[in-house]
Amino acid sequence: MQAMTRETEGSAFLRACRGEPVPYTPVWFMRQAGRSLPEYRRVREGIGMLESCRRPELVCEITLQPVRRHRVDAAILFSDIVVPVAAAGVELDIVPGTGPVIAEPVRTAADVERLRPIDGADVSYVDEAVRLLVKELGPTPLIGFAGAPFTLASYLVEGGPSRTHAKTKAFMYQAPQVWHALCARLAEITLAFLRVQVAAGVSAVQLFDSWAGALSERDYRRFVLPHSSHVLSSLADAGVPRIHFGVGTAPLLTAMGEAGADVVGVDWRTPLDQAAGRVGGRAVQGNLDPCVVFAPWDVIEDEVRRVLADGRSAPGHVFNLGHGVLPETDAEVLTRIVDLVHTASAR
Ligand code: 1CP
Repeated sequence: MQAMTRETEGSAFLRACRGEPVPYTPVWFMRQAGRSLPEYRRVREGIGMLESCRRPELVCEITLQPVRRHRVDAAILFSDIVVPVAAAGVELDIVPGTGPVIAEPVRTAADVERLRPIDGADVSYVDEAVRLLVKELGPTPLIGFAGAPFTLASYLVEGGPSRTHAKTKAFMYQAPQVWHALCARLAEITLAFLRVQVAAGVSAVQLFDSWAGALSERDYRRFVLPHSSHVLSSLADAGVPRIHFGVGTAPLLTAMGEAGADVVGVDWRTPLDQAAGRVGGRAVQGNLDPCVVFAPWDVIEDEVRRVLADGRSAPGHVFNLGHGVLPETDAEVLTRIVDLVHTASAR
């Protein structure tokens, strides 16, 4: 509700999320703040990832870096999907070069019982960072985010990153009731984390279900959709667009839209015109292959123009990569892509 009166309202990003006419296609990049930026590496020196997420002024600086450099149309809060889980008392670390590592993986009903809910006081540094950012960003919208129950559960059950998600799936099939109890708790943690961000002033939220593509549509609908749907539908009255994203989700796009998204994020494997047909009249976000940035400029240019053309099939298109910026990416190429998206899409 509060969002309706804010100066970000007329932004191309929010208009595209709502399927309204835009002067040009808005663009931002997943993982736009991070290791592709020398200024990021400089300010992070000697400070652990989780610790960085808990320092509001540092969060503010890191979030602003890609906005200053690339002139993207939206900022995304610098944080991580495991931040609220750590706030809920799970002992974990974000290990450089690996990702989240959980000290005692969640494998039993008793482990699930120990996952406690969070409230605003547990993540007060996030509230503070968002308030600082909203002031600094002016008309540029800030995207809040959280991990979806399946992707969070995968880290908790596996104990860290996994290629096959074998332990997670074994848990799901062996103890479906305990699985649902785990996802229900994670959904409440995620919802509380997103509500803190909305109350502090974010203009949109993205629910990352990065690893949902590991599931068949049937398993997604049985084991995951009800929980993601609880998170997204509970935010229906928040007055901000809800973006729902996963990787390798071609068979899941319809179901992910049904989970209650306003915008469905699409990876590079599915052309946006095909995706648009599957997401039930919703806006789409994506979907340049993150590796295309390593191609010669004329190839990049063709690919950007193709993504823009495919995106016109949807009622709204937010340009992005199909997944996060790779650390080896040349930041200058990203800036050129932003300029190209703006000029090539100008109406
Ligand atoms: O020291 C470092 O720089 C660590 C690298 C890093 C960074 C910069 C991690 C560890 N997380 C982050 C920030 C982060 N994480 C953001 C920042 C905002 C931005 O986009 O600019 C966001 C949105 C996330 C969300 C996140 N964390 C996701 C969902 C997005 C995605 O990429 O799919 C996931 C899956 C994670 C887990 C995670 N955290 C970090 C890593 C390396 C990983 C992935 C590990 C794996 O492969 O499973």
